Amino acid sequence: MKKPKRYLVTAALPYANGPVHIGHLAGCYLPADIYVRYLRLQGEDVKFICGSDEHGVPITIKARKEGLTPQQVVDTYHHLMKKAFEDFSISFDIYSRTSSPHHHHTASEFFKTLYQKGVFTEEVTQQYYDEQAQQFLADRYIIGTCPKCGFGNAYGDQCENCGSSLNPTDLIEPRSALSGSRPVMRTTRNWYLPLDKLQPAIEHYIETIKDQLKPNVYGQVKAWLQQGLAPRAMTRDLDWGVPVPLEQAKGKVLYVWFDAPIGYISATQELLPDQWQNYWQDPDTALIHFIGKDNIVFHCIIFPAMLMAHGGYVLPANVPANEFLNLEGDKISTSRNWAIWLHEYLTELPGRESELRYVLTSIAPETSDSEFTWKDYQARINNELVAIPGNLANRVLTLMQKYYNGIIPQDICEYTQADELRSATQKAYEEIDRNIRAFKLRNALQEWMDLARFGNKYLTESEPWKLFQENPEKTCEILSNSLVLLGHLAKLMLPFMPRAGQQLLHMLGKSTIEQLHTPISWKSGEQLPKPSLLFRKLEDSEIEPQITRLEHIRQQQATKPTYTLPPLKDLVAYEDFQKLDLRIATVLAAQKLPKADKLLQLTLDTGIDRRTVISGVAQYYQPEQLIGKQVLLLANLAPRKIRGIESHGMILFAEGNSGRLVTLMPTENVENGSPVA
Ligand code: B3M
Ligand code: ZN
Repeated sequence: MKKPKRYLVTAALPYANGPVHIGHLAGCYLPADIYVRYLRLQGEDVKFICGSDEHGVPITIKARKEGLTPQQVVDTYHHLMKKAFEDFSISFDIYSRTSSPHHHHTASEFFKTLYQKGVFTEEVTQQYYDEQAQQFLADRYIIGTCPKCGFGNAYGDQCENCGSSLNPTDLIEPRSALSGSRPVMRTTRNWYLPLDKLQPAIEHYIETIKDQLKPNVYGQVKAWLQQGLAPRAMTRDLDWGVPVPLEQAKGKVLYVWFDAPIGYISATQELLPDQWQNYWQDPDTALIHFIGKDNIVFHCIIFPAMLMAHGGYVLPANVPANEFLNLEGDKISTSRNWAIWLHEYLTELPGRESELRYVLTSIAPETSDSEFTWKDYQARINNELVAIPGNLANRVLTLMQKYYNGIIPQDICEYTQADELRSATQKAYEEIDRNIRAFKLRNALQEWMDLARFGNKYLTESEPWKLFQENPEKTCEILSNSLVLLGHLAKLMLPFMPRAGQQLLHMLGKSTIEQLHTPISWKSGEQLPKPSLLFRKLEDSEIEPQITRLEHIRQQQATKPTYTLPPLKDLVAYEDFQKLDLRIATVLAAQKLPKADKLLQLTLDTGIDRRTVISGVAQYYQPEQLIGKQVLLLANLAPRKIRGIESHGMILFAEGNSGRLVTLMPTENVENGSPVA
């Protein structure tokens, strides 16, 4: 790839319907930030764009559930997310939002251009319509029974019980989530992007960037193309979003995946009203989208197709998508609260922003899904950050205090460094550069850590503390070399851990640096500040509450039913309930019924009488397990003959997953015949 004149880097616009968690950070925002910070430190022209994605059906559903307007929902999360990104030093040049009038205008104009160029095809289709609510229903707004597993509350696009993806028309007994009424079919007209016709152009484009793409990204794109692209509706029958700018499209909005990527453009315009074209329309720009793997098709196929159809725009030069980060053995899930939320992390582990950035980069899901655990987090902080760079800085700066009261004894600059140190440093710069430019941030961070390891080894092997008496010059040389190395470590850690890097610079008596090649030097007589700790050891007691919180959630989930529960029955009047005579009775005898593998014949003491009850629990209880136990009896069920034996009443059981029966007994013995009410 020819070296571009400038870079425009975007990070996926997060949906403003929930807070951000560590999976978002590791998958998208952190790698993008490291990349951008590195380019800036190399003096490159780079802009970093992001903002909240504030349209789409999930936001309207959330609003409905909480009794708020969609605007209120996105206002809340927009501010929460913006703050979380700031707290973790994600250095966007702009963090905008798609509900802004400017974005609406830009997206609307973009649509109009495509419309006027005749790009769209119009299609009339049948869609579910809620007559009571008087609106068409998005797939998520249609609920019904899953044809695959029988789950009663499957959505029109997916069954959350069995995971099947569905069409609304697949649902048995569909009902509207808005009014509960049965939706009817109505015709509606929408505007489609003919991806089938655009496929050859997209294939050609993918060919030109395929060698740059990560294998996981190219693999997905190839699969989509092989399947053959289908036209996709760019307008939707919904009342939340950018209104479709056509007379004949009243009440419709742009598809959220049409307007959201245009959000990158509108945010750039907002940031650079006079220069945005340089970044979007000059072929010397490298446009790079950082995203998670679920967004690949939109950034590699649909958005480029939109840009091509519009004309005049550069196409993405790369889309470094990551896989997913799991948490303690399970997929991160917002709805199950199985996540570490950024806004909570810092209140619970204050001051540990750099540590999280370090750990998440070390385990980033660059090539496959990866896993965060609190124990591993602790080990990486204590055995890596504290033990290696932290220890090196502490040793060198303490020795400087001890021998020189922290006053630099002679002029020191990067060029005075010994050869062996200089070549290790040089190698680190080269490898870090190569890896970051190839989006291999884990490797780049590893190279940085290796340089710190090298520094520790150098100090340990050269033992300046043994030499100070006989050979003060040598001691001075070793410590000077070590200071220079610390300076390099500080500069090179700035993209990964900007705050800790800045802190190390301060500990070395330096303020901020603009660029990596700005040399760090010390004049004889300069005073170093009193040393402080670069990284603090993480105690068990600091992570225990986190581990406990997750265990708690896991326990709660375990007792939640994961199978289909029968729907609630119709209401009964209290008088009807009172007709049931429920009593506690004790099982006196129990035996299997011949030739009936499900039935037990039980003799009960009801306090009032002794009676026989036939019960269908033989699969779940041996007769002897029940003898002597108290049970719950429906005592006034009319007698029925079962296998020739008259059964007087019915013992009640809880019915667990797949029909498993479990006895209900009082937690303490009570008198036989005690009523249950
Ligand atoms: N909001 C999806 C997501 O957050 C979507 C990204 C838009 S990028 C233009 O995963
Ligand atoms: Zn299902």
